[in-house]
Amino acid sequence: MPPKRYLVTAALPYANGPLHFGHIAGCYLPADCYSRFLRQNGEDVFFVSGSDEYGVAITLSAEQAGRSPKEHVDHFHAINKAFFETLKISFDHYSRTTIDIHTKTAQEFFTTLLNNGWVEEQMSDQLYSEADGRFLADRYVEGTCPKCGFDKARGDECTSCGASYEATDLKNPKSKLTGAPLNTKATKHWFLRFDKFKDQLIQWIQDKPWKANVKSFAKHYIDELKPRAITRDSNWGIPVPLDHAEGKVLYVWFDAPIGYISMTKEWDENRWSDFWQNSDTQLTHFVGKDNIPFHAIFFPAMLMGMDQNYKLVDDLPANEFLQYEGKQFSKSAGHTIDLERFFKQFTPDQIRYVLAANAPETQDADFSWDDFQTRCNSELVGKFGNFANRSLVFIQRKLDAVIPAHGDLTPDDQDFLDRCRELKEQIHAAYSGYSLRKATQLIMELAQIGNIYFDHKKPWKDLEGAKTTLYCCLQCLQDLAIAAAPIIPTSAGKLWALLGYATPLTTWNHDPILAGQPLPTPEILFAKVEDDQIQAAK
Ligand code: B3M
Ligand code: ZN
Repeated sequence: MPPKRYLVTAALPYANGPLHFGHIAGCYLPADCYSRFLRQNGEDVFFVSGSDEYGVAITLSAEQAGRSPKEHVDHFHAINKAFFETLKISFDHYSRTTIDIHTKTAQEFFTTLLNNGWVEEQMSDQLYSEADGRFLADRYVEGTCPKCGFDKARGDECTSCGASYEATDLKNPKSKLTGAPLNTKATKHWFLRFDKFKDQLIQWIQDKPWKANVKSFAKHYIDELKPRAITRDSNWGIPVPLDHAEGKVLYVWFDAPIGYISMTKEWDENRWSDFWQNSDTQLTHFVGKDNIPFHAIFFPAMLMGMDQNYKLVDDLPANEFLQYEGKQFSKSAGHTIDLERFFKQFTPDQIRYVLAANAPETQDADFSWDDFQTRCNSELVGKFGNFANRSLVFIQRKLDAVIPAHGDLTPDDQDFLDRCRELKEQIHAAYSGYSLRKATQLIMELAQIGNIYFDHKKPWKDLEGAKTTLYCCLQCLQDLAIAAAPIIPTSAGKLWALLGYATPLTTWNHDPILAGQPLPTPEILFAKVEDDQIQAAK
């Protein structure tokens, strides 16, 4: 049975810094193209994401920026939301985890899991700063590595030997902020007994159609499941909803995935449960590879433990990382792209196309300026734009700017139309299988067979025959607009209008191109990227 509705989530970005194209390529663009594709196919889709606003990643970076956590998340929530709008990421709802309904929902999860017997209270030793009067989470801590003796080891792992450990294992632990020495002190926390879900998870994960690396990674995690603390000592987070729990908040990785649910409730309090508590829904989580365990194991276990018929993830198209000119994007090292400058010169569709063509689907991929220029010029302009322009200009100049009716189709014409249909079906399959790389290759192949057909038919030599040729070219252009719309929605919409349609492009299956339809004056679809623009951008 095909699903009745689709729930598409994209990882909640921490509101502690600006997003870059790496995040877009790995998670938000694939999720957006998939959602757009489903909508074009008439499916009932809810596409959700929002800012992840709690946790140490936030408090630490807020402190470094000299802002309160709330000021900090307000600042980056606004910036990131605007960035998604610029890039035409078509969320049905983009919210944040500091909304009231999220507090309420996450607390209900905690209480229900506790009442269902999955959560246990335990004392444990944590690092405590007498000077600051507070417990310090591992990211605030530095000390000597217990394995190799490196003296600037982080609280959770050693950047010198790669060892990972508990912060309390560090020798000479110090506060990263003040350098003050730290002691251990016993503190109370609540642990979720993830270990008790092992059998259920093994059973459940068996038939998941996930990429081999995602599945083997997840299976490996199941073997090692231990009880994990789902609370922290902090004054920034969702309060633990119990008496005698002052200063205790929910761990950010406990509350954040619940955010998908809270945000759906915020969007529509009547429909949220249709999406979340219904086996007819297909749930796809788009995440980067570092988020796999949380979405493949921990969140499903939490949902199982609720015992409220929650939908567990069906598909987890986790991507690898995108690098920038061979190295990680890094704002602190200045190895990043100035987005304001970028969008003064280039369009969202240009970057969406290049990121899709280069999507890090099976291995890390690289964004380079040379590749950006080549793809924009030889593919978007040289193949797609060229085919559209020569066809539309020909009709404008030689065929009275009206879509011609076709005469008898020769085997050439028929082959061409058949090939267009086949390619469009293959593009459909590529989107269904989350492969934007494949989809972009096929889209360019479709444009290219159009160019080859046009050259071969030489419509300029025989104006009567040209009518059939141009009719077929326009049919191909219609397929191109439809098939490219998930990736380059603005340009596809523009092409759609140039094909004479007054209403927006919203479908995948459409009636054939309409003979007799007058066409507007052709316009260029894609701008050429000049050498000096690339030089200046580098
Ligand atoms: N904010 C981690 C990250 O940005 C985290 C994702 C939450 S998804 C529920 O990599
Ligand atoms: Zn070490």
